[in-house]
Amino acid sequence: MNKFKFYFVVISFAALLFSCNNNDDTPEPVPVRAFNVQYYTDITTIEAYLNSYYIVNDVNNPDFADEDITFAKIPDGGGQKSIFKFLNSNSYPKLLTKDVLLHDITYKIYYLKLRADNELGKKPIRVDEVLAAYSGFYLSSKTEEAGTIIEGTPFETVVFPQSMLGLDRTIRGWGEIFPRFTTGIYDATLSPDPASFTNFGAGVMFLPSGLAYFNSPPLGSRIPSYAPLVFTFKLYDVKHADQDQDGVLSKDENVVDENGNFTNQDTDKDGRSDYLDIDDDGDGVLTKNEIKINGVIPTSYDLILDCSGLTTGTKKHLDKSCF
Ligand SMILES: [Ca+2]
Ligand SMILES: [Ca+2]
Ligand SMILES: [Ca+2]
Repeated sequence: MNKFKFYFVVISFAALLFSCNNNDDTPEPVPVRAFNVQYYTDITTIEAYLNSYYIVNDVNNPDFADEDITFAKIPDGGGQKSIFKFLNSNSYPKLLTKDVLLHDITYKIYYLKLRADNELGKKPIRVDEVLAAYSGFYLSSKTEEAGTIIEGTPFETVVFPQSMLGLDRTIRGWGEIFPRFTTGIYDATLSPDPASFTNFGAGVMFLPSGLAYFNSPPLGSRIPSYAPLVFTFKLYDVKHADQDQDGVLSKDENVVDENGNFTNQDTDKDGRSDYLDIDDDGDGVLTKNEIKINGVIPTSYDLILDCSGLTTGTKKHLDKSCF
């Protein structure tokens, strides 16, 4: 059953991704480390975790719910299939990777897809907003006589998301991985309250600290500095953002390929990307006042037109050259 219901009730949760509420256990400051050195440590820890843990709720379990995944350590002599063995699997769960060039290094992000894309779902881009349930834990390693042991420590769970989260305002890893997943379908016929989504995207991301909080975890959180983070998540819905409020959605002001890879456009080369630039071509006229349909500035941008003035259904950035 690809079905999930959540209630819009007032619940209390700590949105650690954005705020803090407790300074009692603030981590001690530690010296800043080099990104490339820390990345090597992190990816070693992550790969050790992938090799030494297995998926508890696998398809052989009659109670398997593909969106409710947990992991457990493979016991000595255990024959369980490690997470790593799902790499590029022909079926789901499927472990995949994404390379991200940042901080002058190429990060590898491992992520699990738990089910196929919903063909009717939407994909966010890196600056959109998402409605997502998630559960996070951080990885740590310790060396004992028997060898190095990797452990996961939970720090936050949001089962009933109450609001959209802006991917441009949270950790980079979220913005890199959520675009590889599709939203569910809201089905009002099931019941308006609780709201119901079916066939939502479900996955797990394994993030090096350089794509998470690195040396600056949220004040008051239990996340140590330089901790690789793991998030299991369910992507229910997406709100496409229009950061510069010019009527053209940000996803249409950037080049986004089918894998959600994101390339900034900067038409006037002033260092401010089009999706953040209220005057993309730098001619002194605001972009929103340059978008015309048959010569008229529209009051609604529900339908974005191409330069010919014809409705295309596809979105295209418009600039002065169109008119
Ligand atoms: Ca815009
Ligand atoms: Ca610009
Ligand atoms: Ca302009």
